[in-house]
Amino acid sequence: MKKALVGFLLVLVSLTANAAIIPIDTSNWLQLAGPSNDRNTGAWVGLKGQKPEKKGNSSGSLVSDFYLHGDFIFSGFATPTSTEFDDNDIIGLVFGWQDEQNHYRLGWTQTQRPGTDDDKSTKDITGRTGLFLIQEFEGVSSTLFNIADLFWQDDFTYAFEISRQDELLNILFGDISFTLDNTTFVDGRVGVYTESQTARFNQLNVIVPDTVFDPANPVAKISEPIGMAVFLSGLLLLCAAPRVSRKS
Ligand SMILES: [Ca+2]
Ligand SMILES: [Ca+2]
Ligand SMILES: [Ca+2]
Repeated sequence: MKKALVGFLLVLVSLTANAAIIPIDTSNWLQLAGPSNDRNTGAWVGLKGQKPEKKGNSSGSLVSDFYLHGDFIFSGFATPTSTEFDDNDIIGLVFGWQDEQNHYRLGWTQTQRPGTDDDKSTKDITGRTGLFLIQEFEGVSSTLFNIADLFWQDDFTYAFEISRQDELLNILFGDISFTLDNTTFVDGRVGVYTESQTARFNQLNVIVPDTVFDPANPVAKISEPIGMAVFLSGLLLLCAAPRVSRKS
């Protein structure tokens, strides 16, 4: 796993040799239906503080107001549980997002009592539970990756990082990292989602090489690379951050 992480970070260094950080303001992000259950329930709160949160049995996506073209790194932290509400359903990330019918979604469930039939978690429309990466293309779901018996735990915060480098997608969520070849959606928006679940997302960050996208003019290229200094501070933060840490 360590070797994989080092390789992963080297990929990121080459990806972001001339990196620019896209300014994030989640209060401008789009509040849409959940990518699998097509439900939009409960309100997103904490958007102005850049800590989007859903409470109770909430479903919905929160998708960036900017549209990425090509390589990117999307990172942050996800906390599935709240102290007020114990549940076991879906939290996740979306990327390559065109709309609810065309995107990638990386979802994760908890099963509270593994091996029993009661209190099963909500499933993705594919029937997947555990950790799953689904490609939705013209409304047809296909599973790109699944660990069916890996569940998130209560009172944990998980780091995530999703990146594209040419045809390669690199995914890191908690202790799991994997890479796959897929170019169905090279461009698109990024975001977060829940289905019948509380969740809080924190320190959302998007880095692109060479260009930064102005949210006011998403297709424009701005020739103002922020450079390695900013990127390296982000990389050090990534190295220093515990990959699975207990909520304080
Ligand atoms: Ca729980
Ligand atoms: Ca439940
Ligand atoms: Ca629920």
